[in-house]
This record gives sequence, C-alpha cells and structure tokens, in this order.
Amino acid sequence: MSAPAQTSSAAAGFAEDLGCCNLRWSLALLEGMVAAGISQLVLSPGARSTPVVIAAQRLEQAGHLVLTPVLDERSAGFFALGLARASLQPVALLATSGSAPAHWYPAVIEASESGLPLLLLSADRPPRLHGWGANQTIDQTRLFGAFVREFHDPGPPQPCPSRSAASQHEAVQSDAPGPSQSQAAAALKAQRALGRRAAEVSQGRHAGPVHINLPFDEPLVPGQDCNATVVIPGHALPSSSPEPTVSSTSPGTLASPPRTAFSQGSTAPGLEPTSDSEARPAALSVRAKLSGWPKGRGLIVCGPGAEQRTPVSAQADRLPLQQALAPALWRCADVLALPVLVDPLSGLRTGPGSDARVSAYDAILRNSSAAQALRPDWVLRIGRAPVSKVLGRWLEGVPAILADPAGRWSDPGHDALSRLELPAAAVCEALVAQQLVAADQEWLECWRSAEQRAWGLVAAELDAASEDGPAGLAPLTEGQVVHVLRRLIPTGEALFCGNSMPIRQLDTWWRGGDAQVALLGNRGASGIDGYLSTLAGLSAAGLHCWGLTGDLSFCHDLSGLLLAARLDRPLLVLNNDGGHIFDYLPQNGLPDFERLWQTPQRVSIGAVAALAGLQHRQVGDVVGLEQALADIGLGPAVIEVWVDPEISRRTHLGLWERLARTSTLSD
Ligand SMILES: Cc1ncc(C[n+]2csc(CCOP(=O)(O)OP(=O)(O)O)c2C)c(N)n1
Repeated sequence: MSAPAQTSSAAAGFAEDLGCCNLRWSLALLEGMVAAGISQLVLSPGARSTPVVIAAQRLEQAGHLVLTPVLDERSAGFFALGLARASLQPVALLATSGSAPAHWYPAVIEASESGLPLLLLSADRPPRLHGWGANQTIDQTRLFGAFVREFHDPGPPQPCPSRSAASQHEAVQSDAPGPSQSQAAAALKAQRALGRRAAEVSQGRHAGPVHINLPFDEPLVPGQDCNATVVIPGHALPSSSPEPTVSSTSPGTLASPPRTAFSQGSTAPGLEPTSDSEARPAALSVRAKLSGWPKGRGLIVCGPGAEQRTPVSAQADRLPLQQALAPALWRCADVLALPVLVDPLSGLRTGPGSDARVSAYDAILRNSSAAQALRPDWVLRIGRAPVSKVLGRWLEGVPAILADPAGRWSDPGHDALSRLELPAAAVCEALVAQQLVAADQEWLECWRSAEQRAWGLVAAELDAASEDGPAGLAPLTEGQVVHVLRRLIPTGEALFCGNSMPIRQLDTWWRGGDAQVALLGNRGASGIDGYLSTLAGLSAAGLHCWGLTGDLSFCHDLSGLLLAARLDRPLLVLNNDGGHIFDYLPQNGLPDFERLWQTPQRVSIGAVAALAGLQHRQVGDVVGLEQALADIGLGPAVIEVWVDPEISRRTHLGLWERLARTSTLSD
C-alpha cells in the first residue's frame, strides 16, 4: 500500500499557503475558545482534523490547552462529559469527517439533558465534495439536531492571508493592509469570535453542547515556513475592545480563575446584585413572580442536578465541595419548617444540611397510610425528576412550583402551577424574606419521625440479611454494598453511580448525612452507556472518584477500558448476571425473558479487567468486600461483587412488604 503523497513546501506554491491558512483558521477558533474558558480538548485520530490538531498542539505547548487522545469517539464523548461534569467547565471534542462525530451522539444527548458544556468540532471535506460520493464524506450539517444549543458551519478558511501577513496580530496591526490582508484579518477575527461565542453559549444560562463543522481542503499540513503564532484575545474584555489584545506563547498567561458551579449559568443564585439600584428591580421581580404562592402544607423536592456540586480546585488533595443552593435551601427549610426530599443525585443528599433533610422517602411512601398522612398541599420542585418512581407517582396531582433558571419544564406529571425562571436559591430566600409560608413545626415533625423510623427499618433489614450466614459471610445484597461504600469513601471524594438498579440501590440505601461525598450519575437520559468513559473523565478532571455499576453497564462500554489508566479509585461492579431491573417489571415471565431482556453476557470480568491492566477481585460477602477494599486501598481496581438476583429480589420485596405493613411510619 502506498503512502499518501506529501506536499513539499517548496514545490507546493499556493497549496502550501492553503495548509498554513487552514492552521491559522483553526488557531483563531481555538484561541477564541481558550479566551472563553476552554482548557481541555479531547481528540480522536484522523487526517481531516489535522489543522485543528496542529493548532491545539501549539496551544498546548503554550500552556493554554490540555489534549487527550481517545481512540473511540463514543468513549471520547463520554470522557469529555466526565471532565465537564466534574469541572463544570466547557470541554472541546475533535474528530475527523464521516461517521466519526456520529459516535459522540449518546454523550451529546446526555450533555444536552444534563446541561453540560461540550464544544463539538467535526472536521469535514470542503463543500465542493459534498454530495459527490467523495470518500468519508457525509452530510454533517446539524448532525446533532435539537440536542445542541447552536450549530455553526463557518465554511472553509477564506480568504487566505498572504505569506507576508504571517500572524493575525500583524495583519490587524499593519498600517496599510491590502484588501486581501484586511479581509483575511476580518475572517480570522470572525473565527476567533465564533470560538468565544460557542464556548460562552455552551456554559450560558441554558448550558449544553454546541456544534461547529469545519470543512478543510488539502493540504492539511502547513508548509514548514508557515509562521502562525498563538494569539489569545483578552479574557472577558468589554465588547467594544478591539482584539487581539494579548499576544503570548508563554505558559500560564491565561490565568482565569477556576469557574465554579456558582459562576456558571445564571449570574448569581441569590438576591445579591452588586448595587442597590440593581437589587431593587431584582427583588421586585422575584416578589412579583412569587405572589399567589399556594397556601397550606408544603414540601421541597430536590431532584438530580438541583445543586451542582463541584470541586472548587482540582489541585487540592481533598476536594472541598462547593454548594450554591444549600445555604439558602437549608435556612428556608429550618425557618419555614419545610421538609426537603433529597434525591441521591440532587447534590444535597450529602454535605452539611439540616434536620429537615429527608432521604428515606422511597421507603416511607411504600406505606399507604404514611403516604396519605404526609401528602402536602403544594411542592416546590428543584432539579430534574427524581430517580424514585414511588416518589414520582406520589407527587402526581400535587400542585407544583418549578424553579429552574435554565427555563426547563421538569414536570412529567404535568402538575406545575407555575415555572419560575429563577435560581432556586433566590426562590428560597424570597420565601423566607416575604414570609410566604406559615411555619408548621408539627408538619415537619411528622416527616422527621417518619424519616427516623424508616431508617430504623432499613437498618434492621440489613442486619437480617447478614444473619442468614456466619457474621459477614452471608451472600451480599446491594444494600450492604452501599453501606460499606458510605462508610469507607473518604470525605472530599466522589462516587459515580451507574443507571438501572445501582442508582435505585443508592437511593434506597444511602442515608442522607453531613459527609462531604459527591454522589454523581448520568441521569440526563438515564443511559447505561458510556459508564467507564465518564468515570475516567471524572477522575481525569481531578476528582477522586469511586465507581458502582451493574455488569451490563460495565460491558456496554468495554472500549472505555482503554482509559483505565485514568482511574484512581476502586470500581465496584454488581454482577447479578444480566439486567435484573427487568425482574421488577411486567416483562418478567414473558417467554424467553432471560435471552431477550436480561441478556446475561457471560463474559469474564476478571479477564476483561486484566486486559486493561486493572487489578481484579471477586467477592460474595461483606467480609470479602471489606478485605478487598483494604487490600487495594485508595487505588484503581475492579471489584466484582457477586449478587444473587433472587436473594436481592427477595430482600427488596421483603423490605417493601414490611414497610407497607408497619403502622409506625405515620404515627
Ligand atoms: C444505552 C441504553 N441501552 C439500553 C437501556 C435499557 N436498560 C435499562 S437498564 C438495563 C439493564 C442494565 O443492567 P445492569 O447494568 O447489569 O444493571 P441491573 O439492572 O442488573 O442492576 C438496560 C438494558 C438503557 N437505559 N440505556
């Protein structure tokens, strides 16, 4: 097989300029992105994307960008998602033309639904080859449909600057630019502005992915005399300022402060504008929006994403977790005696809270008299729909007020009286300030005692499960696994939980408390895909992140194991031999149930872990699990936890039955 012909810079003539032009064009785009906060680019290999790769390389050498190559674009997409989820900073993805960017699709969907900032840079063939059967050329226009906040196709780089306008800086500064130079400078300025815009939009009020399609003609490699230097426009300049203003090739000059959850999305979560004149209209507008608040007993329900918890600094050894909503929420709950139901992914199940925190709702609401006695007159809903089906059903028919600064309608039961496009913290503060709710201590007390008693019953269930064998040697149930993790994960670290049953197990068995452990999950679209890649991305961002997932979710993302070197904490795989969530659904018992629904993979998880260079342990009881975790310490490993699906099912059905029968929950 012959290698593609190389274009020699001496012989190439105009073609050499085009290669340089491609590079300058790419550099301008990335410079704009960097100026708006991008510091990570995840790329998958390919030829057509070469100009952007070389531009990114130069930015990396200048200390502005970190590049991570990931072979499989699907895995790259989830890895970038993990980086974005941990840091809440926008992350760029780059792939070649053809089917390559299509592999990002599931990660783009999750980013869109979770409101995470991704910049999707797809390389393309030039327009003259579109629709003419050219190799690796498909229609990439609006490839991600409604799942991106914006789509841009700036077209091929043009007009190309002449060689004399070696840098964009020179082109702009030149005293008497010729028409082609000034056009080129304007085009590069537009490209830089596009980079900045895309990055800003991705992390704006309605944060999410932005797609830019980038067609390039050959040559894709610039000639050796291409003199394109890195120019970073000033960060957060007033819009009237000319650009570029700062020229740098030295590392570390783009010292933007780390963005935190607090600085994302809306400007500020509280009613704390910078001046009195701003404060008054803001307070008035909140007051107006809250007028007509329903009367009677209320409840606050915090679903996934209610609080965006993130490490304040990736450098810290133990990461303090930032909370934007928590202080206002817990004050509101305490002053107004409002129970707060906290989903495991709300960011509020863990960390400093108050006595009003309720985390046993899934257990409590399985008791019909408690469910009836504790029914509120209204509910303030923050974040997305909760994981618990029981809670979701119980909330149907309860008049709801939604608080969401991004303006989403998270209301699958169609019960919203109104939707406030306000930060939830602002709503909580206004409820207190305006005394819109009459504090009813008796109401809060009913919830608190139900919470205490439900956890008592759950704890008894765990004890009973261990009694089936010698101490700690009875077959493991998921509840015990969650308990061990809750006890052992150090403060400041995180747990990334897979979908299907594991996230429900976390909901049932992880008792709310003050420990600073971030509970994370991909709950935007609730896919079982991209689990390992996302975990690797979370870890690569600097989170010490543990894992808990099912065996099918593990197997679904085997190519994510190519990123195993990024993991730094144990990953527990609950191996119940297939998808056992279906055991709880009406499909259970249909002909061919195992073959067509449960689909056990019968793959050796130990062999797979070894392939990825990861330690592997197989455990089947509490003692074995604790021993494996002690042996591994705070390091990466796959711990395969054998769970007998029948024992698991009996345990859960038994618990729900006992909860349904008890008379103590609603006393
Ligand atoms: C990408 C994707 N494909 C299919 C599904 C449907 N699905 C939901 S749960 C599940 C089984 C998951 O099995 P496992 O990870 O082993 O967890 P378990 O149910 O056994 O606890 C499947 C296939 C999904 N949610 N996402």
